Amino acid sequence: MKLYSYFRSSAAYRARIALNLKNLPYETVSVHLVKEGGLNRRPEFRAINPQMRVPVLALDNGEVLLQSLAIIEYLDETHPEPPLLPKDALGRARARALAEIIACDIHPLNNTSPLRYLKNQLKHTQAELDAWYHHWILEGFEALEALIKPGPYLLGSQVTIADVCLVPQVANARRLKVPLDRFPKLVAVDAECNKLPAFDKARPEKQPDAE
Ligand SMILES: N[C@@H](CCC(=O)N[C@@H](CS)C(=O)NCC(=O)O)C(=O)O
Repeated sequence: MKLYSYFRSSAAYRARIALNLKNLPYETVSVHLVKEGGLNRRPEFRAINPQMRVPVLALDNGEVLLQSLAIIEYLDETHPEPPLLPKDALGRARARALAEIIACDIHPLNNTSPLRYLKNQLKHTQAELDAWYHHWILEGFEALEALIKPGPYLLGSQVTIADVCLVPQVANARRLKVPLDRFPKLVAVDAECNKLPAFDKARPEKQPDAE
């Protein structure tokens, strides 16, 4: 398999963690999202993903999968061990809800394209962009901190898709200097996950395209 990825992309980071948890080998194809206005905007990558975003997982049979949550669920269905979703419907709904708070409500507001639009088209300053970024992370993390069960992971004793989404978002928050002292439970879950080799190997700084 080939994973179209960028070391700093938190959505690609989710896919990397899931591939590692499932112990699946893959080749990284780096797509630089910043260089020359974003190499993801070039026609050759657009032909692979018309949305021009990473991650993209190209399977050995030629099929191409988009969207990190869809990729993670595909991997979970095709390689069930270790499971990334609980066995019961209620557990699955809870795990997906936490994952979606991050992937659907926090991350899209802080993503490269919207931030670029705020800056270049709407002429916001860097200070305003930073305030925007911090605001949406803090609001989302407040909800997560209130929702989570006793650890070590977000939903208890098993790593789920929710943890796979949390760790990249925490890394992103740290990179942008969002203070995390109000979220001791999230910080503890992040630390626990990062003890696992699958999470550690997926860190941005450990990727072949890291700068
Ligand atoms: N909802 C998508 C988000 C994918 C996404 O937006 N990826 C970002 C990097 S984290 C990207 O490729 N951005 C390029 C751009 O916005 O130009 C997913 O979960 O896969």
